[in-house]
Amino acid sequence: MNETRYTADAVALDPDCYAPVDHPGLTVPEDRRCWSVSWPGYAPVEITPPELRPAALTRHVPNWVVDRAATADLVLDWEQRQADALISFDLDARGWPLHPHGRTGRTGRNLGKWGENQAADPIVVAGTSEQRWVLLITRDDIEEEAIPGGMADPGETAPATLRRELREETGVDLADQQPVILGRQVVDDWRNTDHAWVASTSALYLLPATVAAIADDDALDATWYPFGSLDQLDAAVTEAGRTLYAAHRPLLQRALEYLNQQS
Ligand code: RP5
Repeated sequence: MNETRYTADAVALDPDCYAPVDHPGLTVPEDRRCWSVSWPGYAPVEITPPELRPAALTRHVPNWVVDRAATADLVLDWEQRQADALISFDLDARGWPLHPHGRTGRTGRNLGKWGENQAADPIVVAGTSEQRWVLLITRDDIEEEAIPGGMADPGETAPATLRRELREETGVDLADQQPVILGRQVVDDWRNTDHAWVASTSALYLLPATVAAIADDDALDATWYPFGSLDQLDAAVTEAGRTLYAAHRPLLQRALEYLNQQS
């Protein structure tokens, strides 16, 4: 691997070394994914967008939204972040955080924070096992159908993020409802790299019937889809001329498994 591809200085000297932001990255064979497997020629694609490159970091955005550190080794509180992480992670010899699931084929960061970026994903389901619906939004960045989740604000608890994101993106206010926490997981987000990734708390809200939902904030649309199975959801999303956000499939599958156990 060409080590200079990892450094912010190299980026400043050679702006052309960036692949387009939506570059899918280097394909990582399953047997080379683990960090414990040596891969001397590994050359992940740099996907840091302009607003997160070193020059931009000195100019704007409050540091509670975005790490001002141009490189991950400059972050000072890794010990605390590791202790607070939803999913535990290690640092490499340079002091850079390593994606808990191994190599992604992408480096740099396309998320505000180095290391774990905490999110929450409220899965709102209405109806009964005979006729069940799930509330999804169309994300305004990738224009795919996704759970109406979002990043946690600093110091915000997962239940608070769940409620806030749902309200902001769909207008649905479930402040008086107790969700079932389904779990915590690394989300296979399109912005993930080897050194910055999304981990989320997913939770299930159960309603007797659908309620009015209006897209707002980061959502272009808010839609109730049939949710008897993932296949049924897929078919309905496709019929609507849309695509299901692949990273949310495991979260939705887990919700279905929970619902099927209950019925
Ligand atoms: C997904 O992106 C997470 O599961 C969550 O739904 C969302 C958080 O990012 P933003 O919507 O805040 O961009 O990966």
